[in-house]
Amino acid sequence: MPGAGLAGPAAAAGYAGGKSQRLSQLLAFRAGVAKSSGMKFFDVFNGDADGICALHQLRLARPQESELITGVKRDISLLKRVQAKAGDCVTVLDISLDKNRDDLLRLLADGVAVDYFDHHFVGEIPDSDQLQAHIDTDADVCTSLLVNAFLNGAHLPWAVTAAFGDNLFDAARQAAMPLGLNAAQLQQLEHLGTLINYNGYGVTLDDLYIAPDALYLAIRPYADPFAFMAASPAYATLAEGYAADIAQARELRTEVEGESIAVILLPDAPWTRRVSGVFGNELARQAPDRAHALLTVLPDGGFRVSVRAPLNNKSGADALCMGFPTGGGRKAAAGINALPAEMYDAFIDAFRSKYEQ
Ligand SMILES: [Mn+2]
Repeated sequence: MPGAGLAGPAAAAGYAGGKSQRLSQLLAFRAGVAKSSGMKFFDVFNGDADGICALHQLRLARPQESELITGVKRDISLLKRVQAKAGDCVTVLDISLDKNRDDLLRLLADGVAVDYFDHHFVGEIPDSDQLQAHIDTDADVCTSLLVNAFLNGAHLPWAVTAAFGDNLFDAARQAAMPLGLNAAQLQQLEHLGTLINYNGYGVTLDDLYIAPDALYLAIRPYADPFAFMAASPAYATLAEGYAADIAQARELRTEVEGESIAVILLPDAPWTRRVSGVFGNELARQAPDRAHALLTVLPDGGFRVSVRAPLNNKSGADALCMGFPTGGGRKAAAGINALPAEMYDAFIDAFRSKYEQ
């Protein structure tokens, strides 16, 4: 019984009878107030599974028309695109506060209310009555799990989907316990999370099958992820594209392979730009004690580098990559946007010395 008990947003949100009616009256009232006062809402979210599923949970529970601001997964400078005025509301999901600090401070100074949910590096959280920050940088937490906690589990299947998408497989299975899903259903949510996450990679929107805002709009009508998978053409598009891309990736030759490290070179093409992140996650799960580096060969001979720390030792990827120009990231997953060709050997040496015992 896929999705049993998840029919309709109101039912899934756990509101019953008169309570549900009061809630919708309240929401209609608030929307009316918003309209008459010219108050605007902005939803700013990472274009990956975690960002999309976080927004979806929130808007299932609290429907609200809004301006959507998102991009490819790597495009995290999103707050700079928000032009809001005093009294407007901005919700920010799954992009580093630290990387958006200047624009957050600009919005707060302009009298904008900001709700912020995230698990990336944060630094100091600004002290403001207008900022509601729900931030936890624990390595086993993702933004959708934070939103799930905020909503008391109202749309848990989407949080589980997102945790799989962020490659937090243990956390996803743990969070899924109350749903009582069987192995096949859990596997379906894992695939859905992987597909939505896959769709967010790519260097520009042109690389993607579906622009992230369009994918969110395709998902929005479905309170139940199993119904989305059964009915949505968007799901079929992603499933086909992913199957073709990952099959090609699995044919790639491993350049350097050892007990504790592996290095894979990829050609620079739309399919590698789409699939390399999810392929890296797959390699990490298959060899949880090994660190992986995926190097895409750029037209100038340099490399775009993606590093996954071993799943059993989620550390050091950020420090390794930050040792090179244009490097950055998290402890578990980091990258270098443009490693100069002549630094290839230096990178391999640094990668070895970081992870080889
Ligand atoms: Mn995330």
